[in-house]
Amino acid sequence: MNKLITLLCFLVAAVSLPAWAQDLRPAFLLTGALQRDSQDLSGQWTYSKDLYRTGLTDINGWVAKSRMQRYRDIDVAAVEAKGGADFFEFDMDRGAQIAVPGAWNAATPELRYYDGLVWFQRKFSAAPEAGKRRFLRFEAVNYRAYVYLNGKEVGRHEGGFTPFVVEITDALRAGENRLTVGVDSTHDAQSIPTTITDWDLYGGITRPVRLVTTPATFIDDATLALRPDGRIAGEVRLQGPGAANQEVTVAIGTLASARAVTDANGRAVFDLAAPRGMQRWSPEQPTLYDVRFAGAGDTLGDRIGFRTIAVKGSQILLNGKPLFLRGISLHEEEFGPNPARNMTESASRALLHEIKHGLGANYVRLSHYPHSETTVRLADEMGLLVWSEIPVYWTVDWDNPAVLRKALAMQAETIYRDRNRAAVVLWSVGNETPVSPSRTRFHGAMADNVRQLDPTRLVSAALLVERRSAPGGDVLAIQDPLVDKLDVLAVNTYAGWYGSDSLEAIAALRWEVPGDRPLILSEFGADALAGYRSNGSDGMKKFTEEYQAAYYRQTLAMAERIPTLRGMSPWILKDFRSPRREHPVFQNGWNRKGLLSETGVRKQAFEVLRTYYRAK
Ligand code: GCB
Repeated sequence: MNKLITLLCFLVAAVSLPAWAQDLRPAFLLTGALQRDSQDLSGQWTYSKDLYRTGLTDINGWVAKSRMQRYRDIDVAAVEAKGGADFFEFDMDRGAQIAVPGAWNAATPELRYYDGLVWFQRKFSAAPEAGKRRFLRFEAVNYRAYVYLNGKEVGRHEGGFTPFVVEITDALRAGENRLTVGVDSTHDAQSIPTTITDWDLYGGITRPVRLVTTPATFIDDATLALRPDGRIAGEVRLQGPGAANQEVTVAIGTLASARAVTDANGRAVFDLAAPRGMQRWSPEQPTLYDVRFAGAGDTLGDRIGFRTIAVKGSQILLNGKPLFLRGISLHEEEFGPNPARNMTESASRALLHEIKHGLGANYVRLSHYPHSETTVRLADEMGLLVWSEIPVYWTVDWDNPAVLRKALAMQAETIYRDRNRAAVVLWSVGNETPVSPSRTRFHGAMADNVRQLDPTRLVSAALLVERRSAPGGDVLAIQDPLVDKLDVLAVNTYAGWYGSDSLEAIAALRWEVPGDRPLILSEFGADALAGYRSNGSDGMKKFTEEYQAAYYRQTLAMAERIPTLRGMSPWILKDFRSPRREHPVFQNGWNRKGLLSETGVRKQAFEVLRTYYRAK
């Protein structure tokens, strides 16, 4: 049956995706770059604000004046020392310093709400070697990046949460190199997301940048997964002059190995029986195997877990067994009063530890965009199932083919990056997007794209619910044609926080959902300011810890009455920055729906959810 579903998905994908969707693979992926010979370019860079973008273009879109071009390969101080007609309106060498990676908004008060272009520079030394290739791999730059090396443009990228690679083999010089990156955080009606979200701007080079060295022909991408039919399948892609007709091998620890030969495009596929004795990955036992790919003189290692995920009727099956997703939603924001979205391993571990061991959860919704590779790898290692999504959120220019292309490309970049992570079980194609024919077509193309790129995982979306009055109490229903494209239905529901429902009314709400499809509550939540308490006689006041805790009790009671409920990811683990939230007493720029304060103090509702999960 599973095989049949997969095959049908392939057929659907083949007919309904535009032809150009076949070309979404970036020129280079360098998946597994973290395991490669590389130089980490993290550290202090210099920066220069450029609110009017004069370093990129002059008035009327003409090329920028040379005195404004921050990316020039020039020693401004030395030229100035000579005197003469030339002058400059920047000097990247003498600019203020800023830590990379990290969002600029946390770096200095002047950048707190800065939304625009900022230039970054750092120098590094390198020694080009014959027969070796060099790449810069950016794990994330929010939102647009313009990359220059030694004064020459070497690449551009749009999309704030996915990695991109530029080859610099020919632009690199022996000795000192000058790397300049223009980062434009501005969003618009055609960006993904658009200008309106409920999280911080977080502009900058937010994840690490690495200078990666490879042989002339190298393994650009290698993947391996357990298929629903119990076999292990995967592929290797070689890049370079010697990519065709090469023998490539894969070894899963000492358990199994296989060989294949690349085609004219450098691609080879593996298909092998799952070795006897191979442990299945699960949250309880997150076994990872050392997997080694080799070919054309290059090798690439990864740590991969093997598991199946499928839907049968209203059940979600992990390794063939019914599963309840005891989860929580998470934004990419570290604990502390001034987060910079710098997900070091310890920052990420601290958050996931509270989820896994504090709440006793087995699942996390990484909302609303692809989180760092560090986090997804940790989820693999710690045993937390993951919902992954790209920020097709609220408002999107649904009728614009260029925007759809961006969404599909962003999705492809995410899937290529994370498809070796057993933890990831759900790809979501949207969050709370109002139903319309063009929006449903847009999400439908995204779902088809996912199935084509990765038939081993489930597709979902966080949908809006419709509410109607009926005798015996209000009814919540999913009335969204997108459900036909999804494996798992998911809804966000805030009755009892937004709107006029009393807390007592929540538990009485009735759900009308298909009886043969699994449902997840992808969000529910209420704000509470940690430490703001009810005095007992003031009734239930919003923003108190008591209100939030009672809201959780009522919503969980409501959830218990949905027979097809297979999981939940309440909103949200930790209070997070959001410029939408400006109540001067309770919010001050923070969304307070966390079960933890921004510094990690547990609110009463944390215990309510923890107790519920213990009993599940
Ligand atoms: C939602 C959104 C989420 C918001 C949340 C809220 O439905 O999906 O991004 O932060 O509600 O707090 O209102």
